[in-house]
Amino acid sequence: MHYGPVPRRRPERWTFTVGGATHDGQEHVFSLERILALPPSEQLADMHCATRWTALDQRWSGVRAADVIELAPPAPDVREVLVFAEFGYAANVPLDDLASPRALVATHTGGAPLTDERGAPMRLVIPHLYTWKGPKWLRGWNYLRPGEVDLGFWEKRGYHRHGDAWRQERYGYQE
Ligand SMILES: Nc1nc2c(c(=O)[nH]1)N[C@H]1C(S)=C(S)[C@@H](COP(=O)(O)O)O[C@H]1N2
Ligand SMILES: [Mo]
Repeated sequence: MHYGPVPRRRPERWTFTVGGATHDGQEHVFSLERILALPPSEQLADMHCATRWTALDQRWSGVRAADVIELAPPAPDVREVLVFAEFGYAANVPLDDLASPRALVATHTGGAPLTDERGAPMRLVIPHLYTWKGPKWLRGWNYLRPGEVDLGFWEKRGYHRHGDAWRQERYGYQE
């Protein structure tokens, strides 16, 4: 379930870019190989779509978003990240949630590689947030400076910048 087309599979050209307020002020571009060389990690996650359904207990594997953060860390005052995908989809995520050991840059689900439809070659999975916070076809993220407002696809349409599913943080007016 997503907005827009499914990208063509071209893993050799897939790059992962970490930009915005990085610690060293530089934009960092990683190859798919560099990301996949990080230690493997797994999570069980329920899928909470804010508008439709919830699927329980999917198994995801990939690498920890925290390990990617370590490759290209944020400036000390960064609290929020704009995570983006192919074709302009993006979502706002608090840095603490992205850095949590549960946040996964997932390449597999149910033991099989992601299909194109499900987000190949990688998607973000943060189990306790609404699923719109998990871009499929993940291409990287930008660290946002305090006070900087750069909104994702659903956040522009009035959805919550944090989006904790257990707190039912669906809409921006709850912030
Ligand atoms: N790139 C991209 N990722 C996306 C979306 C999208 O429109 N584009 N939709 C999100 C929403 S709202 C949901 S519910 C899930 C759906 O994931 P699924 O297709 O694996 O069920 O993908 C999320 N990731
Ligand atoms: Mo959704």
